[in-house]
Amino acid sequence: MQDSISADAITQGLNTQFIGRRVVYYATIGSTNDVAKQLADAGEPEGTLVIADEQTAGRGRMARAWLAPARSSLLLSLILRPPLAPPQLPRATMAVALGACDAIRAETGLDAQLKWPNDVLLNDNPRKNRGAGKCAGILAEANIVGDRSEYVIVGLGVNVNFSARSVEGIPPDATTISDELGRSLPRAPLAQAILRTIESYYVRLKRGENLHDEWAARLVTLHESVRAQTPWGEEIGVAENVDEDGALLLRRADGTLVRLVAADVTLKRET
Ligand code: BT5
Repeated sequence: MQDSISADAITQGLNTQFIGRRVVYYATIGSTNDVAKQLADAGEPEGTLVIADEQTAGRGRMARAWLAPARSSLLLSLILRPPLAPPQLPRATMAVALGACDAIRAETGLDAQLKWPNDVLLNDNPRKNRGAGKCAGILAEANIVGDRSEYVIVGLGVNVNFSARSVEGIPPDATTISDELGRSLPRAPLAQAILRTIESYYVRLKRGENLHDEWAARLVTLHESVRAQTPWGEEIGVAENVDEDGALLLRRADGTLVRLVAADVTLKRET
């Protein structure tokens, strides 16, 4: 299915307070995160959504590429201005990860879970030797001035209607909603569900609630042996816990604990 997305299709009947009330749509753009950043710098309010049918320079973390065939996916960025100090900004990303995970679950009936830091996996079942399938990823980029954050752009890419195997450069552990469902899904209603669910979590965060426990409860890699690529080399250990600000606490074989922050780390299950 190559359905169409438009600003109207997203805003009609959305009924949110501020998330996605204003939508900036592109048929093709470099990266929605870059546009959102420019808008935020120009004073655009919290909640504005930038969404594209195709990205020519879609990014993951650490300058990795995010690939998606035209009109196959959700490629969007939200401008958030959370009342959080810079070390706490991952809490805003938690709201987006929770919103995406729960909405994908509700809209598809698939077993969506999170993988630290912010991937959404579908039908993960290591015990059945079924590889974890990454169907969505999040890229959060903050503008920090002194000791406060001006805004954070949270970019979300969701693989919806294409076969992950058919796209060169997408790794074998990736999946899509249509791969798992066996049919395609209209994208605009899915986008609306994601935006509504993100808002319900984000509003709670703004009221001072902590989303940590709900977020941690959806993480598949907790308590498992993992291998982490860090800026100082590889760390191997057991993913013992995640702290209030989303950092992973890894127990090394020698008993020491190391704290890993999302921005710099890639994580793999030990096989
Ligand atoms: C992420 O990075 O998972 C964050 C992806 C964020 C993409 C959105 S789309 C809208 C917004 N605008 C942007 O420019 N970006 C955001 P990371 O954890 O670093 O994962 C990146 C890695 O995932 C790549 O190195 C590939 O190996 C793999 N990858 C690329 N495309 C993929 C896809 N469609 N599905 C699954 N994995 C993919």
